Amino acid sequence: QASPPEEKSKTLDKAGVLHRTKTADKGKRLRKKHWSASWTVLEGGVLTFFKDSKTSAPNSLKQPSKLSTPEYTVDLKGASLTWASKDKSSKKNVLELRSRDGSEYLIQHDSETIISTWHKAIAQGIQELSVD
Ligand code: I3S
Repeated sequence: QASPPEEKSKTLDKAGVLHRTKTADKGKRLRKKHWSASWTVLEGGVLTFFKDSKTSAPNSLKQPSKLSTPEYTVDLKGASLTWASKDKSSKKNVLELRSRDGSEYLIQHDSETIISTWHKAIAQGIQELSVD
């Protein structure tokens, strides 16, 4: 199955299942957190959370942007990433990602090793996009 050239030239930085919840939408704080496990893809400076953790996984590795509908896509340009403070969540290993348009997401994984590799990859993505 051949993919168009523009698909091939895109680099898949990272993909895997993470827990995430959206906490603000374009500057408006959301009242309730809804954590869910989500297939997550970091590709071409964009972080995409898919709707679920299972069904889209195998194909997403091959064609991340073409498969099932993404639930949230976060443009890393102008975004910021920090470790979430304790008042944001009682969970361990929680990252807070803020997009330039004022949306916020908490991203979590029980494994410190796994969340650290995501931290590194997302931070690197943000940094690369900040270079003019
Ligand atoms: O900020 P909160 O209200 O402590 O967040 C918790 C709630 O979203 C809770 O949902 P219910 O209110 O439906 O039980 C979640 O189950 C918890 O995981 C949230 O807290 P943590 O600290 O896990 O983010």
